[in-house]
Amino acid sequence: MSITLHHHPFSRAAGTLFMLEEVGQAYELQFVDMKAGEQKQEPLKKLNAMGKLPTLVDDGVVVTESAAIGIYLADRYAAGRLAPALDAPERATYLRWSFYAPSVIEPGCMAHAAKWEYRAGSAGWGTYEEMLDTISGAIGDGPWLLGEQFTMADIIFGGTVRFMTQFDMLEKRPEYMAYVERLNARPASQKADAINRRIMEERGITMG
Ligand SMILES: N[C@@H](CCC(=O)N[C@@H](CS)C(=O)NCC(=O)O)C(=O)O
Repeated sequence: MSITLHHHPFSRAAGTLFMLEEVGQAYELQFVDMKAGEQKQEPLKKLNAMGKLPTLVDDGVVVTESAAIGIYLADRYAAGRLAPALDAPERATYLRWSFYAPSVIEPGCMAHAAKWEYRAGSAGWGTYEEMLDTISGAIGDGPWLLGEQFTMADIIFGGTVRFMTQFDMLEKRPEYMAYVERLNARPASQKADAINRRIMEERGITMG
């Protein structure tokens, strides 16, 4: 078994590292120099025609899209721990918020930040205000989306909330930030952050 994550510390692949650390399976990192545009060249482009990170290869099988990578890793390597069983009722809430992140939060934040004009009734991500309240409702009393059980959905959904608040594309409601703090406190998140920092230092990568 061999997992390779094509990675850059200033990309969504930084969140994939958090996923891998929670899963606990051995993996390797393949640095992609985004500043030099390597994501748009071979060999990455051959694996992912979008030329984007994260791109994960597991035993020769390619998985892209952060949410799909999370669901794949949890089902394959942490079933019953980071992913509810296929026939568990909790699977509904787990899948619901895992898909909500890329289907609603990502485009909803982008549309709001870029001031897109669109018909909310036709756009799958609806209105920004409804999205804000829906995120608050999903977090609820916490600590996690499934209550006491931490799952991969928290890294997918919470990681998106973290990413969007970090880049000021999403309002910093107190309940969002408390949830992000809980995520940041997890040992796997701290280990992933340390690896990302080490790579930045080794390669002299700075913001911007
Ligand atoms: N839908 C993808 C988005 C991936 C994405 O946009 N990644 C950015 C980095 S955060 C990227 O690779 N950008 C490089 C480019 O498009 O040139 C996912 O959720 O994984």
